[in-house]
Amino acid sequence: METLTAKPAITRDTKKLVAMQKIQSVALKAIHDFFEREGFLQLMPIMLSPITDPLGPDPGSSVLKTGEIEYLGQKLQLTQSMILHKQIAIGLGLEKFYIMSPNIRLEAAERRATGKHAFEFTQVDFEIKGATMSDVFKLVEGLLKAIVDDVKIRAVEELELLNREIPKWRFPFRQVTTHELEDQYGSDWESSASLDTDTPFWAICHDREFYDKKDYSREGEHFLNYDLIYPEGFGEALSGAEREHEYDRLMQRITEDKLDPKKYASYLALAKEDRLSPSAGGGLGVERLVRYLTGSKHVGDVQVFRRVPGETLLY
Ligand code: ASN
Repeated sequence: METLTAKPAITRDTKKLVAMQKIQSVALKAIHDFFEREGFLQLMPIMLSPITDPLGPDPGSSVLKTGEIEYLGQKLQLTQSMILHKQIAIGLGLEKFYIMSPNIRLEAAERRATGKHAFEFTQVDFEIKGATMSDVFKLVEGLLKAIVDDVKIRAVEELELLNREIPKWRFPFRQVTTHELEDQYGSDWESSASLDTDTPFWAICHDREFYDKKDYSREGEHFLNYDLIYPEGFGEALSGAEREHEYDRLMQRITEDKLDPKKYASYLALAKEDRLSPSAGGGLGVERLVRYLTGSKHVGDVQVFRRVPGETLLY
Protein backbone atom coordinates (compact mmCIF):
# COMPACT_ATOMS: atom_id res chain seq x y z
CA MET A 1 0.00 0.00 0.00
CA GLU A 2 1.19 3.55 -0.76
CA THR A 3 2.03 5.57 2.33
CA LEU A 4 3.07 9.12 3.06
CA THR A 5 6.76 9.74 2.54
CA ALA A 6 7.31 13.42 3.17
CA LYS A 7 6.95 15.83 6.02
CA PRO A 8 4.86 18.86 5.16
CA ALA A 9 6.56 22.23 4.80
CA ILE A 10 5.60 24.01 8.01
CA THR A 11 7.59 27.20 7.63
CA ARG A 12 6.73 29.29 4.62
CA ASP A 13 7.99 32.60 3.39
CA THR A 14 4.81 34.52 4.14
CA LYS A 15 5.76 37.60 2.10
CA LYS A 16 6.28 35.44 -0.96
CA LEU A 17 3.10 33.47 -0.30
CA VAL A 18 1.07 36.69 -0.16
CA ALA A 19 2.73 37.97 -3.35
CA MET A 20 1.81 34.72 -5.08
CA GLN A 21 -1.81 35.05 -3.99
CA LYS A 22 -1.89 38.62 -5.32
CA ILE A 23 -0.59 37.39 -8.68
CA GLN A 24 -3.16 34.60 -8.63
CA SER A 25 -5.95 37.09 -7.90
CA VAL A 26 -4.87 39.31 -10.80
CA ALA A 27 -4.71 36.25 -13.08
CA LEU A 28 -8.16 35.03 -12.00
CA LYS A 29 -9.70 38.45 -12.64
CA ALA A 30 -8.05 38.53 -16.09
CA ILE A 31 -9.53 35.08 -16.81
CA HIS A 32 -13.06 36.13 -15.79
CA ASP A 33 -12.79 39.40 -17.76
CA PHE A 34 -11.49 37.58 -20.83
CA PHE A 35 -14.24 34.96 -20.87
CA GLU A 36 -16.88 37.62 -20.28
CA ARG A 37 -15.54 39.64 -23.24
CA GLU A 38 -15.63 36.48 -25.37
CA GLY A 39 -19.30 35.86 -24.48
CA PHE A 40 -18.77 32.79 -22.27
CA LEU A 41 -21.05 31.90 -19.35
CA GLN A 42 -19.56 30.77 -16.05
CA LEU A 43 -21.06 27.52 -14.75
CA MET A 44 -20.68 26.15 -11.23
CA PRO A 45 -18.55 23.08 -10.59
CA ILE A 46 -19.76 19.75 -9.21
CA MET A 47 -17.66 17.56 -6.92
CA LEU A 48 -19.72 14.35 -6.69
CA SER A 49 -21.25 12.31 -9.47
CA PRO A 50 -21.88 8.69 -10.47
CA ILE A 51 -19.63 9.44 -13.49
CA THR A 52 -16.26 11.14 -13.78
CA ASP A 53 -13.28 11.35 -16.10
CA PRO A 54 -11.47 7.95 -16.02
CA LEU A 55 -8.11 9.74 -16.68
CA GLY A 56 -6.91 6.85 -18.74
CA PRO A 57 -6.03 4.21 -19.53
CA ASP A 58 -2.78 6.12 -19.78
CA PRO A 59 0.59 4.52 -19.07
CA GLY A 60 1.77 7.97 -17.87
CA SER A 61 -1.00 8.26 -15.28
CA SER A 62 -0.23 7.56 -11.64
CA VAL A 63 -3.66 8.05 -10.11
CA LEU A 64 -3.92 5.31 -7.47
CA LYS A 65 -7.70 5.24 -7.26
CA THR A 66 -10.76 7.38 -7.84
CA GLY A 67 -12.13 8.92 -4.64
CA GLU A 68 -15.59 7.55 -3.88
CA ILE A 69 -18.25 8.00 -1.23
CA GLU A 70 -21.64 6.43 -0.71
CA TYR A 71 -24.53 8.78 -0.18
CA LEU A 72 -28.08 7.54 0.41
CA GLY A 73 -27.26 4.25 -1.22
CA GLN A 74 -25.69 5.73 -4.35
CA LYS A 75 -21.98 5.44 -5.12
CA LEU A 76 -20.58 8.84 -6.04
CA GLN A 77 -17.13 9.65 -7.33
CA LEU A 78 -15.07 12.72 -6.54
CA THR A 79 -14.55 14.80 -9.67
CA GLN A 80 -11.32 13.98 -11.52
CA SER A 81 -12.38 16.37 -14.26
CA MET A 82 -15.75 17.64 -15.48
CA ILE A 83 -15.16 16.64 -19.10
CA LEU A 84 -18.24 14.38 -19.31
CA HIS A 85 -20.37 17.04 -17.60
CA LYS A 86 -19.08 19.66 -20.04
CA GLN A 87 -20.29 17.50 -22.94
CA ILE A 88 -23.65 17.01 -21.23
CA ALA A 89 -23.94 20.78 -20.66
CA ILE A 90 -23.28 21.38 -24.37
CA GLY A 91 -26.11 18.91 -25.05
CA LEU A 92 -28.31 20.93 -22.69
CA GLY A 93 -27.91 24.02 -24.89
CA LEU A 94 -24.97 25.80 -23.22
CA GLU A 95 -22.85 26.84 -26.17
CA LYS A 96 -19.77 28.52 -24.64
CA PHE A 97 -18.90 28.28 -21.00
CA TYR A 98 -16.15 27.88 -18.42
CA ILE A 99 -16.04 26.45 -14.93
CA MET A 100 -13.55 27.04 -12.10
CA SER A 101 -13.50 23.33 -11.45
CA PRO A 102 -11.81 21.72 -8.42
CA ASN A 103 -10.44 18.25 -9.17
CA ILE A 104 -9.28 15.48 -6.84
CA ARG A 105 -6.67 13.17 -8.35
CA LEU A 106 -5.15 10.74 -5.86
CA GLU A 107 -1.67 10.63 -7.40
CA ALA A 108 1.12 8.29 -6.26
CA ALA A 109 3.52 9.76 -3.67
CA GLU A 110 6.40 9.77 -6.18
CA ARG A 111 4.57 12.47 -8.17
CA ARG A 112 5.72 14.94 -5.51
CA ALA A 113 9.03 15.13 -7.38
CA THR A 114 7.56 16.46 -10.65
CA GLY A 115 6.87 19.93 -9.25
CA LYS A 116 3.59 20.09 -11.20
CA HIS A 117 1.32 17.60 -9.41
CA ALA A 118 -1.11 18.45 -6.63
CA PHE A 119 -3.75 15.91 -5.64
CA GLU A 120 -6.31 18.69 -5.22
CA PHE A 121 -6.25 21.61 -7.65
CA THR A 122 -8.52 23.80 -9.76
CA GLN A 123 -8.70 23.95 -13.52
CA VAL A 124 -10.35 26.56 -15.70
CA ASP A 125 -12.38 24.08 -17.70
CA PHE A 126 -14.06 25.45 -20.84
CA GLU A 127 -16.03 24.04 -23.75
CA ILE A 128 -17.36 25.48 -27.01
CA LYS A 129 -20.07 23.97 -29.18
CA GLY A 130 -18.99 23.27 -32.76
CA ALA A 131 -15.43 24.51 -32.21
CA THR A 132 -12.29 23.08 -33.78
CA MET A 133 -8.75 22.74 -32.46
CA SER A 134 -7.66 25.92 -34.19
CA ASP A 135 -10.53 27.89 -32.60
CA VAL A 136 -9.27 26.71 -29.20
CA PHE A 137 -5.64 27.59 -30.02
CA LYS A 138 -6.62 31.15 -30.90
CA LEU A 139 -8.79 31.52 -27.82
CA VAL A 140 -6.19 30.15 -25.39
CA GLU A 141 -3.37 32.23 -26.88
CA GLY A 142 -5.55 35.32 -26.39
CA LEU A 143 -6.41 34.23 -22.86
CA LEU A 144 -2.79 33.69 -21.83
CA LYS A 145 -1.73 36.96 -23.39
CA ALA A 146 -4.46 38.80 -21.46
CA ILE A 147 -3.39 37.13 -18.19
CA VAL A 148 0.32 37.85 -18.61
CA ASP A 149 -0.31 41.45 -19.76
CA ASP A 150 -2.45 42.13 -16.67
CA VAL A 151 -0.01 40.47 -14.27
CA LYS A 152 2.91 42.46 -15.72
CA ILE A 153 0.96 45.71 -15.25
CA ARG A 154 -0.84 45.05 -11.97
CA ALA A 155 1.66 42.97 -10.00
CA VAL A 156 4.94 44.79 -10.60
CA GLU A 157 6.03 44.79 -6.94
CA GLU A 158 5.07 41.17 -6.41
CA LEU A 159 7.00 40.01 -9.48
CA GLU A 160 9.97 42.00 -8.24
CA LEU A 161 9.73 40.50 -4.74
CA LEU A 162 9.68 37.04 -6.31
CA ASN A 163 12.54 37.97 -8.61
CA ARG A 164 10.46 36.82 -11.56
CA GLU A 165 10.76 38.15 -15.07
CA ILE A 166 8.16 36.58 -17.35
CA PRO A 167 9.74 36.27 -20.79
CA LYS A 168 8.14 37.80 -23.88
CA TRP A 169 6.33 35.19 -25.95
CA ARG A 170 6.05 34.85 -29.71
CA PHE A 171 2.56 34.36 -31.20
CA PRO A 172 1.04 32.18 -32.58
CA PHE A 173 2.45 29.29 -30.57
CA ARG A 174 4.20 26.53 -32.51
CA GLN A 175 2.41 23.18 -33.03
CA VAL A 176 4.38 19.93 -32.75
CA THR A 177 3.05 16.36 -32.80
CA THR A 178 3.88 13.99 -29.96
CA HIS A 179 5.49 11.69 -32.57
CA GLU A 180 7.96 14.46 -33.48
CA LEU A 181 8.56 15.25 -29.79
CA GLU A 182 9.23 11.58 -29.03
CA ASP A 183 11.66 11.35 -31.95
CA GLN A 184 13.55 14.41 -30.74
CA TYR A 185 13.46 14.00 -26.94
CA GLY A 186 12.40 10.39 -26.27
CA SER A 187 9.19 9.17 -24.63
CA ASP A 188 9.70 11.44 -21.62
CA TRP A 189 9.74 14.54 -23.83
CA GLU A 190 7.78 17.00 -21.73
CA SER A 191 10.37 18.54 -19.44
CA SER A 192 13.25 18.55 -21.95
CA ALA A 193 11.07 20.07 -24.68
CA SER A 194 9.76 22.62 -22.18
CA LEU A 195 13.31 23.55 -21.12
CA ASP A 196 14.25 23.94 -24.77
CA THR A 197 11.83 26.81 -25.52
CA ASP A 198 11.12 30.37 -24.39
CA THR A 199 7.55 30.47 -25.70
CA PRO A 200 4.72 28.00 -24.96
CA PHE A 201 3.98 25.43 -27.68
CA TRP A 202 1.14 23.08 -28.60
CA ALA A 203 1.88 19.37 -28.38
CA ILE A 204 -0.77 17.74 -30.55
CA CYS A 205 -2.01 14.22 -31.36
CA HIS A 206 -1.94 12.13 -28.18
CA ASP A 207 -3.43 8.64 -27.90
CA ARG A 208 -5.49 9.03 -24.72
CA GLU A 209 -9.00 9.05 -23.18
CA PHE A 210 -12.05 7.96 -25.18
CA TYR A 211 -13.65 11.41 -25.24
CA ASP A 212 -10.78 12.98 -27.25
CA LYS A 213 -11.74 12.69 -30.91
CA LYS A 214 -9.87 10.44 -33.31
CA ASP A 215 -9.01 11.99 -36.67
CA TYR A 216 -11.21 9.84 -38.89
CA SER A 217 -10.07 11.69 -42.02
CA ARG A 218 -6.64 10.02 -41.77
CA GLU A 219 -5.36 6.47 -41.82
CA GLY A 220 -3.87 5.21 -38.57
CA GLU A 221 -3.89 6.51 -35.03
CA HIS A 222 -4.25 10.28 -35.13
CA PHE A 223 -6.13 12.35 -32.57
CA LEU A 224 -7.60 15.85 -32.56
CA ASN A 225 -6.24 16.77 -29.16
CA TYR A 226 -3.58 18.99 -27.65
CA ASP A 227 -1.56 19.97 -24.61
CA LEU A 228 -0.13 23.42 -24.12
CA ILE A 229 3.41 23.29 -22.73
CA TYR A 230 4.95 26.20 -20.81
CA PRO A 231 8.55 27.17 -21.52
CA GLU A 232 11.46 27.17 -19.03
CA GLY A 233 10.83 23.59 -17.88
CA PHE A 234 7.42 24.28 -16.30
CA GLY A 235 5.72 21.66 -18.50
CA GLU A 236 2.02 21.11 -19.13
CA ALA A 237 -0.32 24.08 -18.78
CA LEU A 238 -3.51 22.84 -20.41
CA SER A 239 -4.97 19.80 -22.11
CA GLY A 240 -7.98 19.52 -24.34
CA ALA A 241 -9.49 18.19 -27.54
CA GLU A 242 -12.26 18.07 -30.05
CA ARG A 243 -14.72 15.55 -28.66
CA GLU A 244 -16.20 12.21 -29.59
CA HIS A 245 -19.95 12.62 -29.22
CA GLU A 246 -21.51 9.90 -31.38
CA TYR A 247 -22.76 6.81 -29.58
CA ASP A 248 -21.14 4.19 -31.83
CA ARG A 249 -17.75 5.86 -31.73
CA LEU A 250 -17.91 6.42 -27.98
CA MET A 251 -18.83 2.76 -27.48
CA GLN A 252 -15.98 1.68 -29.70
CA ARG A 253 -13.43 3.87 -27.90
CA ILE A 254 -14.69 2.82 -24.44
CA THR A 255 -14.48 -0.85 -25.44
CA GLU A 256 -11.00 -0.42 -26.93
CA ASP A 257 -9.92 1.16 -23.62
CA LYS A 258 -11.31 -1.88 -21.75
CA LEU A 259 -13.53 0.38 -19.66
CA ASP A 260 -16.94 -0.79 -18.49
CA PRO A 261 -19.67 0.98 -20.53
CA LYS A 262 -22.08 0.39 -17.63
CA LYS A 263 -20.05 2.92 -15.60
CA TYR A 264 -20.93 5.59 -18.16
CA ALA A 265 -24.54 4.49 -18.74
CA SER A 266 -26.23 7.86 -18.11
CA TYR A 267 -23.76 9.66 -20.41
CA LEU A 268 -23.99 7.00 -23.11
CA ALA A 269 -27.80 7.11 -22.95
CA LEU A 270 -27.64 10.79 -23.97
CA ALA A 271 -25.26 9.96 -26.82
CA LYS A 272 -27.61 7.20 -27.99
CA GLU A 273 -30.46 9.72 -28.16
CA ASP A 274 -28.15 12.03 -30.12
CA ARG A 275 -28.21 14.60 -27.32
CA LEU A 276 -24.44 15.26 -27.29
CA SER A 277 -23.02 17.62 -29.95
CA PRO A 278 -19.62 18.28 -31.50
CA SER A 279 -17.53 20.53 -29.28
CA ALA A 280 -13.96 21.31 -28.31
CA GLY A 281 -12.41 22.69 -25.18
CA GLY A 282 -9.75 22.23 -22.59
CA GLY A 283 -8.69 22.85 -19.03
CA LEU A 284 -6.01 25.27 -17.81
CA GLY A 285 -4.56 24.36 -14.41
CA VAL A 286 -4.77 27.37 -12.08
CA GLU A 287 -1.94 26.37 -9.72
CA ARG A 288 0.31 25.48 -12.65
CA LEU A 289 -0.43 28.87 -14.20
CA VAL A 290 0.47 30.62 -10.93
CA ARG A 291 3.58 28.47 -10.58
CA TYR A 292 4.65 29.65 -14.04
CA LEU A 293 3.76 33.31 -13.47
CA THR A 294 5.62 33.38 -10.15
CA GLY A 295 8.51 31.16 -11.29
CA SER A 296 7.94 28.80 -8.34
CA LYS A 297 9.56 25.41 -7.93
CA HIS A 298 6.45 23.45 -7.03
CA VAL A 299 2.68 23.89 -7.50
CA GLY A 300 2.38 23.18 -3.78
CA ASP A 301 4.43 26.33 -3.11
CA VAL A 302 1.70 28.52 -4.62
CA GLN A 303 -1.12 26.78 -2.70
CA VAL A 304 -1.96 28.37 0.66
CA PHE A 305 -3.07 24.86 1.69
CA ARG A 306 -0.55 22.55 0.05
CA ARG A 307 -1.98 19.44 -1.54
CA VAL A 308 1.18 17.66 -2.64
CA PRO A 309 1.19 13.88 -3.22
CA GLY A 310 3.10 12.09 -0.47
CA GLU A 311 3.00 14.95 2.05
CA THR A 312 1.06 14.55 5.30
CA LEU A 313 -1.86 16.97 5.49
CA LEU A 314 -1.99 19.21 8.53
CA TYR A 315 -5.14 21.13 7.72
N1 ASN B 1 -10.20 19.37 -18.87
C1 ASN B 1 -9.66 18.42 -19.82
C2 ASN B 1 -10.36 18.61 -21.15
O1 ASN B 1 -11.16 19.50 -21.30
C3 ASN B 1 -9.79 17.01 -19.35
C4 ASN B 1 -8.94 16.68 -18.15
O2 ASN B 1 -8.65 17.50 -17.32
N2 ASN B 1 -8.56 15.44 -18.02
O3 ASN B 1 -10.06 17.87 -22.08
